[in-house]
Amino acid sequence: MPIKRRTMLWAVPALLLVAGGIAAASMMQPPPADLDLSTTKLSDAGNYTIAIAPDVGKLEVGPIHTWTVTLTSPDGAPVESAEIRIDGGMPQHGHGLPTAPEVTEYLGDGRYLLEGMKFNMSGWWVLNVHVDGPAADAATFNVML
Ligand SMILES: [Cu+2]
Repeated sequence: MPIKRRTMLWAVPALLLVAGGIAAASMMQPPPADLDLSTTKLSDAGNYTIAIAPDVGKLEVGPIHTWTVTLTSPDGAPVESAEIRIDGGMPQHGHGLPTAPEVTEYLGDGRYLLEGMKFNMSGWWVLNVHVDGPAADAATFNVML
């Protein structure tokens, strides 16, 4: 049955191509139209106002850079000695950040230096800012690149 066997050999790469095409198409989907891109938010439990700002003029795919995270009480008083962690990723791609950014320094006035930020793709990213103390809380930010 040489003809049938040959047909089957072609079917495998063809199916892989179709599957790859479907995966690629889902990764190309536009982000939600109503994405909240605000960079200052009240934390989920209302303990803090959290603001994030990249220390670069324009976000670009590739370079490692720093951000400043500013933590205040809801009435605007700077929060010092907070424990802050960052994670995130691309919701439409199912992957996290390509680096493990860390808050490395308290800059005063509720501002914290976040080092090691990097985006390796353009598109919709989420950044989760976790405050482990003095009161545990968190906020999620959307970033478009
Ligand atoms: Cu991605």
